[in-house]
Amino acid sequence: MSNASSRYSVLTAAHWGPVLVETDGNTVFSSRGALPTSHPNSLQTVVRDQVHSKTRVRFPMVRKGFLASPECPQGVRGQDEFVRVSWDEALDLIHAQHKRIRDNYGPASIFAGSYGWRSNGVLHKAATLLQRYMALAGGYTGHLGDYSTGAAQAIMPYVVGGNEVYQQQTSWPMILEHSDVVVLWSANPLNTLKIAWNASDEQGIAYFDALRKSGKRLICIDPMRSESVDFFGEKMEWIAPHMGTDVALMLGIAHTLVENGWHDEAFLARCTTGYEIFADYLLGVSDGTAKTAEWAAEICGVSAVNIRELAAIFHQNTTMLMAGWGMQRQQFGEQKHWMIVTLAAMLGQIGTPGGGFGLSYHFANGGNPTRRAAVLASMQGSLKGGTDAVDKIPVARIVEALENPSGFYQHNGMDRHFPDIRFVWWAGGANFTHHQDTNRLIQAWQKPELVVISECFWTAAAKHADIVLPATTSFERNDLTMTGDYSNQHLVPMKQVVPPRDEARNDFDVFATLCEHWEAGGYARFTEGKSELEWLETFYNIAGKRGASQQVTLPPFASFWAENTFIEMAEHPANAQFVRFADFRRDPKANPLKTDSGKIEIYCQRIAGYGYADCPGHPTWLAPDEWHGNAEADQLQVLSAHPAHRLHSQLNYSSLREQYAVAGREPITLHPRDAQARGIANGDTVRVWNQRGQILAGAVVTEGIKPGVICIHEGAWPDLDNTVGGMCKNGAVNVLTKDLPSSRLGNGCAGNTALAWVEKYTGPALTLTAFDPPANS
Ligand SMILES: Nc1nc2c(c(=O)[nH]1)N[C@H]1C(S)=C(S)[C@@H](COP(=O)(O)OP(=O)(O)OC[C@H]3O[C@@H](n4cnc5c(=O)[nH]c(N)nc54)[C@H](O)[C@@H]3O)O[C@H]1N2
Ligand SMILES: Nc1nc2c(c(=O)[nH]1)N[C@H]1C(S)=C(S)[C@@H](COP(=O)(O)OP(=O)(O)OC[C@H]3O[C@@H](n4cnc5c(=O)[nH]c(N)nc54)[C@H](O)[C@@H]3O)O[C@H]1N2
Ligand SMILES: [Mo]
Repeated sequence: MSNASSRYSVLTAAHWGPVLVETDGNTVFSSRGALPTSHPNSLQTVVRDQVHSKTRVRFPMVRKGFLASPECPQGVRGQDEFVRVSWDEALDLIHAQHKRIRDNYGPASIFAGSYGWRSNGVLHKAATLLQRYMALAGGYTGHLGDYSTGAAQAIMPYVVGGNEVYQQQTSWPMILEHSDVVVLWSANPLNTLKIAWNASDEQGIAYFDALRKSGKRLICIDPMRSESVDFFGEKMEWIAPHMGTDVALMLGIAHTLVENGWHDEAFLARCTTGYEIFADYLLGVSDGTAKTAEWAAEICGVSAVNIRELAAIFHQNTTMLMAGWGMQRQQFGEQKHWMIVTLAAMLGQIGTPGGGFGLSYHFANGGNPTRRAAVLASMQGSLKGGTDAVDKIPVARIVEALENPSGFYQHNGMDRHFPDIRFVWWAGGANFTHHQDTNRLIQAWQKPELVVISECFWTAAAKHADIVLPATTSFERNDLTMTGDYSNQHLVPMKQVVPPRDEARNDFDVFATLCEHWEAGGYARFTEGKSELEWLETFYNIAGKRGASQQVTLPPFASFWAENTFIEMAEHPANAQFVRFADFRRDPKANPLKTDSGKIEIYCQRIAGYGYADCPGHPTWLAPDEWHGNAEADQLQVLSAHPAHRLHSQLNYSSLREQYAVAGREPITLHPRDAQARGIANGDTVRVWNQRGQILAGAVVTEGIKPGVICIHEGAWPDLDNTVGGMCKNGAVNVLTKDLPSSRLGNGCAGNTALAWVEKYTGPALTLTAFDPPANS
């Protein structure tokens, strides 16, 4: 037992910001945010649960039917027992099967795309390290795009010349000074700013707080009254369209602008191309249907009066349209952000301080001004003399690839064929929670000859693997991180807090060891002869060089590392004045965008030339396969927003679950009208189902959601009960979602496109097993 006096705090950082972890060097006692804040972040408080969870993978484990005959495995993934093996046995087994598959089927048969949010840190990047090993071994199939913005990041380069979703925004000081109206369009910053891809700099919510106190007009357009609407309280007007209908709503607003002569013809002529073709569609010249406010109201469920009012407000004021990404994680998702740019272009405010559109205010604290910074370098997946990805598939098309080897598909103007995947290795991602239509995934998952999962926890993917390798958490190793994906506000040491639990190893060490199996000297090739701390020193020294050009000087690595404190970078007054597209607006000829025309493309010849019915040449209202407009009797639209107290599936096992679970399950939010019609009361266990699967969830009945829509947050771990028709006992929403691409342009994740039925659950009591490790483990 440790007494309080032997306890001390170690500074480290997670996606959810810098944290101080209280430990005695073996046990974690508590943790808290390390930055001063008035908006505490729940995710920072559960390091103890992470490190000491009963659901940790403790030893290397192999599926029994696989171990019996690895070249011709028996049994069914996900239903078989696991057997404990030594690390040496596990790595020998992986090496032999990897070599056999590579020799027989070539590098494209090995999928190491391994998408996922892993843990932050510039060295221990699970998927990158996997890819580095595969590069040494001769190549692999990787992935294109991501689940987050698959649709928007594909279309934005055609429209404005960059992806916009991962780029710095007009700075917050400009917004606070110049905007009159701020619109949160499909954005819930109060939840989503709790994390960043690096570590959060934690400034975004403070800026939204300043906005709350600013007296500006604030509007949120979202089928759900999100935490953000609650945060703004009476100061925020909430407008709830049907899910998936935002393009119609925006067209109605755009039509009203034209009706009143409010569209900015000078801006459209000077800074955009193709408006006339779009206008023919908007006004009904090309298809006989004028996209009036009344037309839009029918589709989106927001009244025509309201739509016209929005047009007037946007036109009369300096308006910033802050768009999130939930609405583009849908079938035809590309149209959403294309139409929002088009609307902003018609308003003529793009490139002004405080006006236009911004696609990343809700993510990684976009708009927090970029500092004068010494920015860390990080580990790369390529290595000298190695072979990088020999093929890449759109990340969210993995199940189709498994189902349809060598099958034809189209992607972003390219005609391609899927590889024949025989070996899948996932490290740092939770694909059984993140991918749509879990039951279809489970079927397809039986196809490869070998599935290896590197994990800290017994996720559903681990339970469906052949070989599971225990990984350290970021608290069991040394690393470094920046905060703020855009601001580079801090450089933070991530010092090891406790030794690795049980037999957990760093992914870095595992892949380095396997490289030695691959070739004599492979370990040294992978590591370049450097230890963990030597790599960190290298990345730090590169930061020092980068910083020098910005007049930033770092202390020597040794003294920095001994200090246990972060470095805050200096403010950059000019960056605090940054206005996105300002140069372009001032002189579009001298500062053209990186589009074909150099202007904002409202009609895009190149996209039109692809001839994709699911992504035409200008923003278009297209009715999705599953939505309000074609719902069968009693069907509801399924919204799978991002959770407040998790990062996707990360921390679902933690004590934070007690704050949100209802009836021991993932909550489902539904409107009183929909609840009463089904005899459902607050707190009831309900069954939610459709043709793809069924889940149990706990009812939260509230006026804070559009009637006809239910919300089940993404990321609950699948926990399928084979005795009751594959019922998911934990409430994993992707059991219900449809696995279809946003379009042939982006092939993005469309997890927000699904209909389902809901009823009060009256079946047998089912015990949750999501977080139980398999027997013998
Ligand atoms: N229906 C629906 N589905 C969605 C979404 C949605 O909105 N709706 N959102 C999508 C989006 S935007 C995203 S980004 C994805 C997120 O999908 P993921 O990024 O796959 O989700 P995470 O839960 O963050 O999974 C990270 C995994 O890495 C593991 N891990 C952490 N650190 C390490 C490490 O050091 N080594 C190893 N080996 N493993 C580690 C964690 O235990 C965890 O299981 O989900 C997508 N899915
Ligand atoms: N706490 C926490 N923060 C996170 C994450 C997390 O899991 N937890 N995930 C991180 C990641 S990887 C990403 S990609 C981002 C995701 O950021 P987003 O994609 O912006 O987050 P979502 O919650 O999916 O969607 C934002 C809002 O869009 C609304 N919405 C959904 N469909 C529609 C629609 O058809 N129309 C309109 N108008 N609104 C709609 C939802 O109700 C939700 O309130 O968040 C990041 N931040
Ligand atoms: Mo994401």
